[in-house]
Amino acid sequence: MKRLLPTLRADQTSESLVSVINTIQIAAKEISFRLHQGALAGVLGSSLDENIQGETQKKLDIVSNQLLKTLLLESPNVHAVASEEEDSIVESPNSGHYLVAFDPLDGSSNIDINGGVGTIFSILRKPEGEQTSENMFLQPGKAQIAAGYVLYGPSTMLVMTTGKAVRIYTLDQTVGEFLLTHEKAEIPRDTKEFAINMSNRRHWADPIQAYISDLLDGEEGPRGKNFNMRWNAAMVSDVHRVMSRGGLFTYPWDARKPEKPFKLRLLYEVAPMSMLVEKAGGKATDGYNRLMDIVPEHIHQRVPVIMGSANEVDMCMEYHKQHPKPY
Ligand code: AFP
Repeated sequence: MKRLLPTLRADQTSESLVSVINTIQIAAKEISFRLHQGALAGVLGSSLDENIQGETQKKLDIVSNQLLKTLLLESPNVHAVASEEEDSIVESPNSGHYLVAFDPLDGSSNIDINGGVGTIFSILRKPEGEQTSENMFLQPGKAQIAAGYVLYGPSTMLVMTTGKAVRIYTLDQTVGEFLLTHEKAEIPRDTKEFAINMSNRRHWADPIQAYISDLLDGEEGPRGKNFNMRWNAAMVSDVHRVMSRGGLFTYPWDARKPEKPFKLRLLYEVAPMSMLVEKAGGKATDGYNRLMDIVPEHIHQRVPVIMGSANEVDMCMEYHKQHPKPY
Protein backbone atom coordinates (compact mmCIF):
# COMPACT_ATOMS: atom_id res chain seq x y z
CA MET A 1 0.00 0.00 0.00
CA LYS A 2 1.26 3.47 -0.84
CA ARG A 3 2.57 5.77 1.89
CA LEU A 4 1.56 9.44 2.19
CA LEU A 5 4.71 11.24 1.08
CA PRO A 6 5.42 9.16 -2.05
CA THR A 7 1.81 9.72 -3.21
CA LEU A 8 2.29 13.49 -2.84
CA ARG A 9 5.58 13.38 -4.73
CA ALA A 10 3.97 11.29 -7.49
CA ASP A 11 1.64 14.28 -8.01
CA GLN A 12 4.63 16.61 -8.52
CA THR A 13 3.84 18.37 -5.23
CA SER A 14 6.72 20.72 -4.42
CA GLU A 15 9.20 19.49 -1.80
CA SER A 16 8.46 22.53 0.38
CA LEU A 17 4.74 21.68 0.49
CA VAL A 18 5.48 17.98 1.06
CA SER A 19 7.59 19.04 4.02
CA VAL A 20 4.75 21.13 5.55
CA ILE A 21 2.28 18.24 5.13
CA ASN A 22 4.86 15.91 6.64
CA THR A 23 5.07 18.16 9.70
CA ILE A 24 1.28 18.10 10.08
CA GLN A 25 1.15 14.30 9.85
CA ILE A 26 3.89 13.96 12.47
CA ALA A 27 1.83 16.11 14.87
CA ALA A 28 -1.34 14.20 13.98
CA LYS A 29 0.28 10.86 14.80
CA GLU A 30 1.30 12.19 18.20
CA ILE A 31 -2.21 13.55 18.86
CA SER A 32 -3.68 10.23 17.73
CA PHE A 33 -1.43 8.33 20.12
CA ARG A 34 -2.38 10.56 23.06
CA LEU A 35 -6.09 10.34 22.25
CA HIS A 36 -5.98 6.57 22.03
CA GLN A 37 -4.28 6.44 25.42
CA GLY A 38 -7.39 8.26 26.70
CA ALA A 39 -7.69 8.38 30.47
CA LEU A 40 -4.39 6.49 30.71
CA ALA A 41 -2.57 9.56 29.46
CA GLY A 42 -4.21 11.76 32.09
CA VAL A 43 -5.39 14.21 29.47
CA LEU A 44 -9.14 14.16 29.99
CA GLY A 45 -11.18 16.86 31.67
CA SER A 46 -11.40 20.63 31.38
CA SER A 47 -8.54 22.96 32.04
CA LEU A 48 -9.17 26.33 33.59
CA ASP A 49 -7.99 28.18 30.51
CA GLU A 50 -10.43 29.97 28.23
CA ASN A 51 -9.57 30.42 24.59
CA ILE A 52 -10.24 33.48 22.47
CA GLN A 53 -13.65 32.13 21.38
CA GLY A 54 -14.78 32.13 25.03
CA GLU A 55 -15.12 28.36 25.22
CA THR A 56 -13.60 26.14 27.85
CA GLN A 57 -10.69 24.26 26.35
CA LYS A 58 -10.01 20.64 27.10
CA LYS A 59 -6.48 19.77 28.09
CA LEU A 60 -5.89 17.93 24.88
CA ASP A 61 -6.84 21.05 22.89
CA ILE A 62 -3.93 22.80 24.50
CA VAL A 63 -1.56 19.90 23.93
CA SER A 64 -2.60 19.54 20.29
CA ASN A 65 -2.35 23.25 19.64
CA GLN A 66 1.10 23.40 21.21
CA LEU A 67 2.31 20.43 19.19
CA LEU A 68 1.13 21.74 15.83
CA LYS A 69 2.28 25.26 16.55
CA THR A 70 5.74 24.26 17.73
CA LEU A 71 6.43 21.80 14.92
CA LEU A 72 5.09 24.08 12.17
CA LEU A 73 7.02 27.11 13.42
CA GLU A 74 10.21 25.04 13.36
CA SER A 75 9.64 24.25 9.70
CA PRO A 76 11.79 26.34 7.32
CA ASN A 77 8.84 26.43 4.92
CA VAL A 78 6.24 27.98 7.23
CA HIS A 79 6.04 31.74 7.66
CA ALA A 80 3.18 31.91 10.19
CA VAL A 81 0.36 29.93 11.75
CA ALA A 82 -3.17 30.88 12.80
CA SER A 83 -4.95 28.60 15.24
CA GLU A 84 -8.48 28.55 16.52
CA GLU A 85 -6.92 28.35 19.98
CA GLU A 86 -4.70 31.44 19.61
CA ASP A 87 -5.75 35.08 19.91
CA SER A 88 -3.45 36.21 17.11
CA ILE A 89 -1.33 34.70 14.38
CA VAL A 90 2.11 33.44 15.39
CA GLU A 91 5.03 34.17 13.10
CA SER A 92 8.08 32.04 12.60
CA PRO A 93 11.65 33.34 12.61
CA ASN A 94 11.95 31.44 9.31
CA SER A 95 10.91 33.06 6.07
CA GLY A 96 8.90 30.20 4.59
CA HIS A 97 6.41 30.56 1.76
CA TYR A 98 3.42 29.00 3.50
CA LEU A 99 0.81 30.02 6.03
CA VAL A 100 -1.01 27.31 7.96
CA ALA A 101 -4.39 27.78 9.66
CA PHE A 102 -5.70 24.97 11.84
CA ASP A 103 -8.24 23.81 14.36
CA PRO A 104 -6.06 21.51 16.47
CA LEU A 105 -8.89 19.50 18.01
CA ASP A 106 -12.31 20.01 16.54
CA GLY A 107 -15.27 18.58 18.47
CA SER A 108 -13.31 18.53 21.70
CA SER A 109 -16.45 18.08 23.83
CA ASN A 110 -16.44 14.53 22.43
CA ILE A 111 -13.15 13.69 24.14
CA ASP A 112 -14.74 12.90 27.48
CA ILE A 113 -17.27 10.53 25.89
CA ASN A 114 -14.63 8.77 23.74
CA GLY A 115 -16.31 10.11 20.59
CA GLY A 116 -14.79 11.19 17.26
CA VAL A 117 -12.66 14.34 17.14
CA GLY A 118 -10.33 15.74 14.52
CA THR A 119 -7.66 18.17 13.38
CA ILE A 120 -8.47 20.45 10.43
CA PHE A 121 -5.81 22.31 8.43
CA SER A 122 -5.59 24.80 5.61
CA ILE A 123 -2.40 25.76 3.77
CA LEU A 124 -2.11 29.14 2.02
CA ARG A 125 0.72 30.80 0.17
CA LYS A 126 2.20 33.86 1.90
CA PRO A 127 1.28 36.89 -0.23
CA GLU A 128 4.20 38.64 -1.92
CA GLY A 129 5.55 41.63 -0.03
CA GLU A 130 3.28 41.24 3.00
CA GLN A 131 5.63 40.57 5.92
CA THR A 132 3.60 40.90 9.10
CA SER A 133 0.08 41.04 10.57
CA GLU A 134 -2.88 38.77 10.25
CA ASN A 135 -3.87 40.39 6.94
CA MET A 136 -1.86 37.81 5.07
CA PHE A 137 -4.32 35.12 6.27
CA LEU A 138 -7.33 37.01 4.94
CA GLN A 139 -7.52 35.04 1.70
CA PRO A 140 -10.62 33.30 0.33
CA GLY A 141 -10.87 29.50 0.54
CA LYS A 142 -10.30 29.22 -3.20
CA ALA A 143 -6.72 30.46 -2.63
CA GLN A 144 -5.84 27.42 -0.51
CA ILE A 145 -2.90 25.33 -1.77
CA ALA A 146 -3.95 22.31 0.27
CA ALA A 147 -6.51 21.39 2.89
CA GLY A 148 -7.34 18.38 4.98
CA TYR A 149 -8.47 16.86 8.21
CA VAL A 150 -7.42 14.02 10.45
CA LEU A 151 -10.28 12.06 12.00
CA TYR A 152 -9.35 10.32 15.24
CA GLY A 153 -12.05 7.65 15.30
CA PRO A 154 -11.93 3.86 15.65
CA SER A 155 -9.13 4.29 13.12
CA THR A 156 -7.18 7.47 12.43
CA MET A 157 -7.72 8.79 8.92
CA LEU A 158 -6.10 11.63 7.00
CA VAL A 159 -8.33 13.09 4.29
CA MET A 160 -6.64 15.69 2.14
CA THR A 161 -6.23 17.40 -1.19
CA THR A 162 -3.54 19.49 -2.81
CA GLY A 163 -6.08 20.70 -5.35
CA LYS A 164 -6.43 17.43 -7.23
CA ALA A 165 -8.40 14.43 -5.96
CA VAL A 166 -9.34 14.04 -2.31
CA ARG A 167 -7.36 11.10 -1.00
CA ILE A 168 -7.98 9.14 2.19
CA TYR A 169 -5.13 7.59 4.16
CA THR A 170 -5.49 5.34 7.19
CA LEU A 171 -2.91 5.29 9.97
CA ASP A 172 -1.34 1.86 10.24
CA GLN A 173 -0.58 1.77 13.96
CA THR A 174 1.82 -1.13 13.52
CA VAL A 175 4.25 0.79 11.30
CA GLY A 176 3.20 4.34 12.28
CA GLU A 177 2.49 5.40 8.68
CA PHE A 178 -0.51 6.87 6.88
CA LEU A 179 -1.28 4.46 4.01
CA LEU A 180 -3.44 5.30 1.00
CA THR A 181 -6.77 3.51 1.41
CA HIS A 182 -9.04 5.53 -0.94
CA GLU A 183 -7.56 6.93 -4.13
CA LYS A 184 -10.42 9.37 -4.83
CA ALA A 185 -13.26 10.31 -2.50
CA GLU A 186 -16.49 11.11 -4.34
CA ILE A 187 -19.60 12.50 -2.68
CA PRO A 188 -22.80 11.16 -4.28
CA ARG A 189 -24.90 13.98 -5.79
CA ASP A 190 -28.10 12.80 -4.10
CA THR A 191 -28.74 11.83 -0.52
CA LYS A 192 -31.40 10.93 2.04
CA GLU A 193 -29.35 11.97 5.07
CA PHE A 194 -28.81 15.31 6.80
CA ALA A 195 -26.84 16.55 9.81
CA ILE A 196 -27.97 19.50 11.94
CA ASN A 197 -28.24 20.23 15.65
CA MET A 198 -32.04 19.91 15.87
CA SER A 199 -32.13 21.36 19.39
CA ASN A 200 -31.64 24.81 17.86
CA ARG A 201 -34.72 24.48 15.67
CA ARG A 202 -36.74 27.25 17.32
CA HIS A 203 -33.85 29.69 16.76
CA TRP A 204 -33.36 29.11 13.02
CA ALA A 205 -34.40 31.56 10.31
CA ASP A 206 -37.20 30.90 7.80
CA PRO A 207 -35.15 29.27 4.99
CA ILE A 208 -33.75 26.49 7.22
CA GLN A 209 -37.04 26.13 9.13
CA ALA A 210 -38.84 25.48 5.86
CA TYR A 211 -36.14 23.23 4.38
CA ILE A 212 -35.74 20.97 7.43
CA SER A 213 -39.50 20.82 7.97
CA ASP A 214 -39.91 19.43 4.44
CA LEU A 215 -37.17 16.84 5.06
CA LEU A 216 -38.88 15.73 8.26
CA ASP A 217 -42.21 15.33 6.44
CA GLY A 218 -40.58 12.52 4.46
CA GLU A 219 -42.63 10.58 1.93
CA GLU A 220 -45.79 12.47 2.86
CA GLY A 221 -44.17 15.88 2.27
CA PRO A 222 -43.11 17.80 -0.84
CA ARG A 223 -39.77 15.92 -1.09
CA GLY A 224 -41.56 12.58 -1.45
CA LYS A 225 -38.86 10.57 0.30
CA ASN A 226 -37.80 9.79 3.86
CA PHE A 227 -34.65 11.39 5.26
CA ASN A 228 -32.45 10.09 8.07
CA MET A 229 -30.63 12.38 10.52
CA ARG A 230 -27.18 12.05 12.14
CA TRP A 231 -25.28 14.45 14.42
CA ASN A 232 -21.87 13.70 15.95
CA ALA A 233 -21.28 17.26 17.26
CA ALA A 234 -17.83 17.26 15.67
CA MET A 235 -17.62 18.75 12.20
CA VAL A 236 -14.81 16.38 11.23
CA SER A 237 -16.93 13.29 12.00
CA ASP A 238 -20.06 14.72 10.42
CA VAL A 239 -18.28 15.84 7.24
CA HIS A 240 -16.41 12.55 7.06
CA ARG A 241 -19.74 10.72 6.94
CA VAL A 242 -20.79 13.01 4.08
CA MET A 243 -17.45 12.35 2.38
CA SER A 244 -17.98 8.60 2.76
CA ARG A 245 -21.62 8.15 1.73
CA GLY A 246 -23.09 11.57 0.92
CA GLY A 247 -25.41 13.77 2.97
CA LEU A 248 -26.02 17.41 3.80
CA PHE A 249 -24.22 18.99 6.76
CA THR A 250 -25.35 22.36 8.03
CA TYR A 251 -24.70 24.75 10.88
CA PRO A 252 -26.96 27.67 9.94
CA TRP A 253 -27.55 31.17 11.26
CA ASP A 254 -29.49 31.10 14.52
CA ALA A 255 -30.88 33.67 16.92
CA ARG A 256 -29.72 32.15 20.23
CA LYS A 257 -27.03 34.75 20.86
CA PRO A 258 -27.39 37.88 18.70
CA GLU A 259 -23.68 38.64 19.17
CA LYS A 260 -22.74 35.15 17.89
CA PRO A 261 -25.22 34.14 15.16
CA PHE A 262 -22.83 31.65 13.47
CA LYS A 263 -20.90 28.77 15.02
CA LEU A 264 -18.23 27.60 12.61
CA ARG A 265 -14.99 29.44 11.85
CA LEU A 266 -14.24 30.33 8.27
CA LEU A 267 -10.46 30.03 8.36
CA TYR A 268 -9.94 26.93 10.49
CA GLU A 269 -12.99 24.80 9.71
CA VAL A 270 -15.17 26.05 6.87
CA ALA A 271 -12.64 26.95 4.14
CA PRO A 272 -10.65 23.70 4.35
CA MET A 273 -13.81 21.55 4.58
CA SER A 274 -15.32 23.43 1.63
CA MET A 275 -12.25 22.76 -0.49
CA LEU A 276 -12.42 19.03 0.34
CA VAL A 277 -16.16 18.82 -0.30
CA GLU A 278 -15.88 20.63 -3.64
CA LYS A 279 -12.90 18.57 -4.77
CA ALA A 280 -14.93 15.45 -3.96
CA GLY A 281 -17.78 16.66 -6.20
CA GLY A 282 -19.97 18.24 -3.53
CA LYS A 283 -20.99 21.85 -2.90
CA ALA A 284 -20.44 24.27 -0.02
CA THR A 285 -22.45 27.47 0.47
CA ASP A 286 -23.65 29.91 3.10
CA GLY A 287 -27.12 29.61 1.55
CA TYR A 288 -26.48 32.38 -0.95
CA ASN A 289 -22.81 32.34 -1.93
CA ARG A 290 -20.03 29.84 -2.44
CA LEU A 291 -18.12 29.56 0.84
CA MET A 292 -14.78 29.35 -1.01
CA ASP A 293 -15.35 32.88 -2.37
CA ILE A 294 -15.73 34.59 1.01
CA VAL A 295 -12.78 36.81 1.90
CA PRO A 296 -12.35 36.72 5.71
CA GLU A 297 -12.62 40.06 7.49
CA HIS A 298 -10.65 38.79 10.47
CA ILE A 299 -9.03 35.49 11.38
CA HIS A 300 -11.72 34.33 13.83
CA GLN A 301 -14.69 35.09 11.58
CA ARG A 302 -17.64 32.67 11.72
CA VAL A 303 -20.07 31.93 8.89
CA PRO A 304 -23.21 29.87 8.23
CA VAL A 305 -22.49 26.55 6.52
CA ILE A 306 -24.36 24.20 4.22
CA MET A 307 -22.26 21.53 2.49
CA GLY A 308 -22.42 18.08 1.00
CA SER A 309 -24.21 16.26 -1.82
CA ALA A 310 -24.49 18.69 -4.72
CA ASN A 311 -28.18 18.26 -5.59
CA GLU A 312 -29.26 18.52 -1.95
CA VAL A 313 -27.19 21.68 -1.38
CA ASP A 314 -28.82 23.17 -4.50
CA MET A 315 -32.23 22.28 -3.09
CA CYS A 316 -31.43 23.95 0.22
CA MET A 317 -30.30 27.08 -1.65
CA GLU A 318 -33.70 27.22 -3.38
CA TYR A 319 -35.32 27.69 0.05
CA HIS A 320 -32.93 30.57 0.69
CA LYS A 321 -34.12 32.27 -2.51
CA GLN A 322 -37.75 31.97 -1.43
CA HIS A 323 -37.40 33.46 2.09
CA PRO A 324 -35.95 36.73 3.35
CA LYS A 325 -32.29 36.73 4.37
CA PRO A 326 -32.05 36.75 8.20
CA TYR A 327 -28.82 38.77 8.43
P1 AFP B 1 -15.62 22.33 19.69
O1 AFP B 1 -14.37 22.04 18.92
O2 AFP B 1 -15.53 23.57 20.50
O3 AFP B 1 -16.09 21.15 20.49
O4 AFP B 1 -16.78 22.65 18.63
C1 AFP B 1 -17.08 21.76 17.63
C2 AFP B 1 -17.96 22.43 16.65
O5 AFP B 1 -17.49 23.69 16.35
C3 AFP B 1 -18.14 21.62 15.36
O6 AFP B 1 -17.15 20.71 15.15
C4 AFP B 1 -19.50 20.98 15.51
O7 AFP B 1 -20.13 20.83 14.28
C5 AFP B 1 -20.23 21.92 16.40
O8 AFP B 1 -19.25 22.57 17.19
C6 AFP B 1 -21.18 21.21 17.31
O9 AFP B 1 -21.97 22.16 17.90
P2 AFP B 1 -23.16 21.84 18.91
O10 AFP B 1 -22.60 22.06 20.27
O11 AFP B 1 -24.21 22.82 18.56
O12 AFP B 1 -23.62 20.43 18.69
